[in-house]
Amino acid sequence: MYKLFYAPKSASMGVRAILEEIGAPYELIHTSVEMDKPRPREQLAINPNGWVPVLLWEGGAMYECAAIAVFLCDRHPESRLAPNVDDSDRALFLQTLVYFSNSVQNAFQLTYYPDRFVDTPADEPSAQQRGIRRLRETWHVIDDQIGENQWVLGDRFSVVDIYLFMLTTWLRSAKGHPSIAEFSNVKRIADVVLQRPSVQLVYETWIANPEY
Ligand SMILES: N[C@@H](CCC(=O)N[C@@H](CS)C(=O)NCC(=O)O)C(=O)O
Repeated sequence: MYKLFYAPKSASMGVRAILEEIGAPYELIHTSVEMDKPRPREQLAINPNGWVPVLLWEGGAMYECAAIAVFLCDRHPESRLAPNVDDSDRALFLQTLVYFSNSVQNAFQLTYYPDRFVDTPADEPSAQQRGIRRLRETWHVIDDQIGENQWVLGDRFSVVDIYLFMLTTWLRSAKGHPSIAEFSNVKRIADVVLQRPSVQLVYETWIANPEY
């Protein structure tokens, strides 16, 4: 039984979708990503940064969404959500997940949390503007990487496609983000991932109102 510290709109939704894909039993522990809301002590003990996702299982706990994705795939190889260590697609699998985590997510952070990147509130709009441009740059890199492939890794569905979908749900016109329509290869994959039962379940609220 897994336990997942969970908050709507956050990266914990992607981990939940992966757990659904695997069919592993899990329990959600509701927490918040709002700055003015306290985090449970158990969450902070594992992740002092105070962010989600945080995953617990019998014998361990961890944070960092991309690392959790790799960990779950390796722990449940029967789910066939990732290439094995000796598979030729393994490098692209790892590369793309880490790029999502440290480049695309970083660009989102500039727009969602500009205060973490500048010293004075007056500089926050500049950080946000740079974040918006960086979002466009990083999504174009992914869009070009995908090209005409059916999935991010080519002709095999993987957890990277779920991760990609999760990141696309963070694009908000109200924040000045580029539209997913600018990245037609990304959109093609996200549209198909959206139809998966795991995603329909976890993203029900977002599907009803993508700008919620
Ligand atoms: N690098 C981390 C980033 C996680 C992250 O930024 N989580 C956001 C929600 S998507 C969060 O918890 N924000 C609240 C906060 O930073 O206090 C990961 O990929 O797991």
